[in-house]
Amino acid sequence: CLAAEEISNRKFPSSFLWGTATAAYQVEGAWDEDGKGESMWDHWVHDDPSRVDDQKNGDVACDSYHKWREDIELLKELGVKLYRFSISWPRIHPTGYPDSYNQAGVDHYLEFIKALLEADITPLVTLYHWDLPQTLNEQGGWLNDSTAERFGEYARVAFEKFGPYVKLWATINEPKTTCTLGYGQGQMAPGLSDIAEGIYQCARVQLLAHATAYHIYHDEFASQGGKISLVIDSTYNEPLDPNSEADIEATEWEFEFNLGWYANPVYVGDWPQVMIERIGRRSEQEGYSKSRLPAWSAEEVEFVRGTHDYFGLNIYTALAVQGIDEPGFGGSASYYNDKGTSTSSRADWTKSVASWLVSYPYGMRGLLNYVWNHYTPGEIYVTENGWASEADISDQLRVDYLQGYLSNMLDAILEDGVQVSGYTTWSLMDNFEWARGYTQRFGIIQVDFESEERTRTFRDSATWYQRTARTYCLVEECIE
Ligand code: GBH
Repeated sequence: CLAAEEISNRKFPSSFLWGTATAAYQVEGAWDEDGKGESMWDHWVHDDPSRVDDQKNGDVACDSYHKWREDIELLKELGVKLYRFSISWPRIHPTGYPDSYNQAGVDHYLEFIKALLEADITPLVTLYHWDLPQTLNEQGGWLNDSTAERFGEYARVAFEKFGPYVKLWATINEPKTTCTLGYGQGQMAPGLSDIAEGIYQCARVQLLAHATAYHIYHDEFASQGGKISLVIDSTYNEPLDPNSEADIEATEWEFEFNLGWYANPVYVGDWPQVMIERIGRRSEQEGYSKSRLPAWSAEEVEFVRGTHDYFGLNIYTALAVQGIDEPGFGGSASYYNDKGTSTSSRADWTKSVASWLVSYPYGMRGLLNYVWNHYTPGEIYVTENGWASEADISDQLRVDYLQGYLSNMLDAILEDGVQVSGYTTWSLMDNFEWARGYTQRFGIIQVDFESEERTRTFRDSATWYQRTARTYCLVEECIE
């Protein structure tokens, strides 16, 4: 637990944008209203409720599709200037194809976006936060190259309709999570377990989709003058034993196989060299005629390279990384064996109720510097960062987490010269936490999912965040 004395009274730059984040399927509900099509998450949770810990789903969630005016009031009360939310693709193209265009879905978001602007809140709009139209899923989803074209068609409609009001876009949220958990390990929709090949094909198609939308925006909507990028999540990694050569090398592999997997094609060009080498070598030993990592053509490398106007970074947690001995370079054909690392938590990193999420505040500074130095993005938005707790108004651990991570962000900004323009904490309010259902709470605002009204209540962390967004400072002493 960080004592307040350790956090200084330095201030964030006055241009810094304080915000919060959500995603359509996690908050909206109204899963089949006003012409919306079925998404692969609707399908996945309805088909077999046991896929979610509490057997619940996002049919109603926070009911934000109806309660959006109340959500905007909360944002105003928090005093934030930035709201990251996502558009549900099947509300715009219910079948995933443009001929299924749904005006009611467009009208809903238009009304919402205009109300945000009226409240002086900048929208940061994610086009895809995991709710693929089910029709496209049935045609192979993110394993099918044509999904990239469908995504482009949907993005074009979004730019056309919302672009006059929206100047900050994110194409795809965390492609790694979708590919790893949805196509590699079967824990998220669509539930495929193709850890050897599908996981890499998924990455390829999502990167093509991202680049397609980026080019459409800059070729056809340049006059709108906005920015568009990909949102990538990463852990902060450090060697388990800082004196071990093997652990130091493995730490770099851990970065490249997670963050670099998506950032390298976009910011540098092509897959990270270590992925090309390791997966190529292993595939050959396994008897594949070509690498399980699909090669890009020279044309594709150029198509994807440079498709960024900022870096969208989600950071939650940290890993201590160990090099694994690879006698004979063996093991089954799998992303995890390709990566060849072993990861764990240090004992002194505070644990949350989510098994994967620990607090290591320095990780924020470390990761911001890593991204800044490796990819020279010019500008970073931290598009997600947050803490998992029980349903409780008193959430001191979340306050400690936010304070520690933001203090390290301030170090990166003021001492290391990293340009961080804005921050949208995850999350504005408790919501449907995917396979964890409603068992883990990420909101600074609590939601009562038992009540018809889905009553929203400020947690201690919301009150803390409200003061921080007002004073641009992490300690109470800053208040004049
Ligand atoms: C974010 O991902 C998502 O963008 C957001 O929708 C979500 O609500 C939020 O996290 C909180 O979870 O279950 O052990 O297999 C953050 C990165 C990557 C963290 C996948 C959880 C699953 C670990 N996530 N990871 S495990």
